[in-house]
Amino acid sequence: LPKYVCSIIRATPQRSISALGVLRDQEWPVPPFGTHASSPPLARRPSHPLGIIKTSIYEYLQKADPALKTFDDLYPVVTVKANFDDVLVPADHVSRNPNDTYYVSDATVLRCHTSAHQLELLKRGEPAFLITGDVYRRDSIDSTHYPVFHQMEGLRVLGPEDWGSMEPTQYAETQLKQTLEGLAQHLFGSVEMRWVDAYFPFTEPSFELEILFKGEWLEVLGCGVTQQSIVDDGGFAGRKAWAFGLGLERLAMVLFDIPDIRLFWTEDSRFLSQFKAGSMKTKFKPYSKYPPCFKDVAFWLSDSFTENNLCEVVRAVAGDLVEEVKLIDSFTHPKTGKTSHCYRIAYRSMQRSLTDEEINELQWTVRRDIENQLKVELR
Ligand code: FA5
Ligand code: MG
Repeated sequence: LPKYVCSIIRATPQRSISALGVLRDQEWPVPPFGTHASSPPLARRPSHPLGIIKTSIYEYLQKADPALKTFDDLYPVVTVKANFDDVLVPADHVSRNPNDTYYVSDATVLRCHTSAHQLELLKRGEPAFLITGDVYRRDSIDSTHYPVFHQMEGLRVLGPEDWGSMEPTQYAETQLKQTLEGLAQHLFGSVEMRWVDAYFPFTEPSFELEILFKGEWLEVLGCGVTQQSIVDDGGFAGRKAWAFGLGLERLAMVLFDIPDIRLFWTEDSRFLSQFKAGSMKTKFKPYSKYPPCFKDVAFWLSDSFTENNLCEVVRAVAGDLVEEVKLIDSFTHPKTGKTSHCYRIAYRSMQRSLTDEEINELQWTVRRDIENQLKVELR
């Protein structure tokens, strides 16, 4: 595991994970970098943008449906079974690959979605709930991708008393879409939105909701009618359910004009002081940025090379100082058939100017680690 993920796990007390794994505040794992261990998790800080948006969504959804119960403190290390099998993710699905999901052991992972808790809550007899938590994915590095982000999961069991004479799946789909369209309007006012057919192993039919933002369609959530076997397994045979999972950073970036996902992790008061608990009207005013520094690295690929692994190596060395890793050139040698990639790494600190010496030192370490860990041939 990369260094910073090890630090998350080390900071997580070694205690047996109970069925639900409810943690107390001070036992929460620290995020990879940028904030300190003692602070409460971001989505539970009332005046943090993630906390503000979470509270607003809870208020809206619970007003419409008081039966919805909230769970904000479920343990982020879950079993492979809970993260994948319980929600019917096929054995050969890409998301199970260690290139995409952080394995803590053979049998446990850092959850890659809050859907990992669906079945355990159903089995506890919970028919209507909202879960908010940090989720972890190995991913590329840029202004909208970070290896940890926050999701909110919603699940609602329905019975014959709800669907009456309607066809149950049709009823569930209609109620789900109405609920989420209402939520999008609550958050964004009269925004243009559209439903896109999607696939999730745990819902059928499945949809994604996109909103028109700065002229482009932005996917904000996935949802659908829960697979019947999950509802049945959960102890609600004869009933139906719908579920959704949305990304809190994505919503907050749109709503508050936050340009870079890494800002959510900063302790800089020039960021934090701009937000107030309960205020959804804030527009973030960027403070002056320090200059970036670009370094290129080129190498011949190995068979096992993946971009996620490259980003992982770079981030393990440079942490939050990496702003972006971008492919700028690729070619295949006509004779040898070997492929070469050139990546441009942007280094930048949110807090200070970086010196040439420290960047050069980082870049040398990055080059060394790329060569040693990715088995590629530097050029
Ligand atoms: C899921 O994770 C499903 N578990 C959602 C779901 C739940 C579907 C219940 C059906 C029923 P997906 O990987 O698309 O799906 O992520 C859901 C949302 O999380 C996305 O719409 C997006 O808003 C957010 N998200 C996904 N990846 C990232 C990322 N790398 N950075 C920030 N937000 C992300
Ligand atoms: Mg998606």
